[in-house]
Amino acid sequence: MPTPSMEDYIEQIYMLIEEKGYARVSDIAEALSVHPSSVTKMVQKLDKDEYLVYEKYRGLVLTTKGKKIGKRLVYRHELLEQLLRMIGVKEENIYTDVEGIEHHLSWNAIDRIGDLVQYFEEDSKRVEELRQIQLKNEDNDLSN
Ligand SMILES: [Mn+2]
Repeated sequence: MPTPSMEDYIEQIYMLIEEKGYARVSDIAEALSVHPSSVTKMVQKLDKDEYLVYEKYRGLVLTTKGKKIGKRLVYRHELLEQLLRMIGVKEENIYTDVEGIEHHLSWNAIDRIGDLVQYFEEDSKRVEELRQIQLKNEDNDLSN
């Protein structure tokens, strides 16, 4: 199992390859706000653990195993953003909150959160009902 930090790298590499067709060390460093030397170190570890193949002058390619986990990690991030947006979390908090929780949930919990998001998406009345509860609770919100 990849560590939380490995997960962040695999997730970013997967997204970069999806968007641009390739992932350079400099792009990964920028996306994760880390020094390029940290990226090189992690990429070597990910290569050793067979998540990707890294050749210094030719760039890096995800293995089948790396692609499979990368796809899941991106899905997990997007699902959690969807959940927080749906339950009315302020836009300014969403990204940081997801980054904070995503590594700490079981895949079982992710699957069930998927059901919950689907439950609300299938009928807009459900979201409306939740909003009504939120209006009633507003005065007691801890963020106030
Ligand atoms: Mn993430």
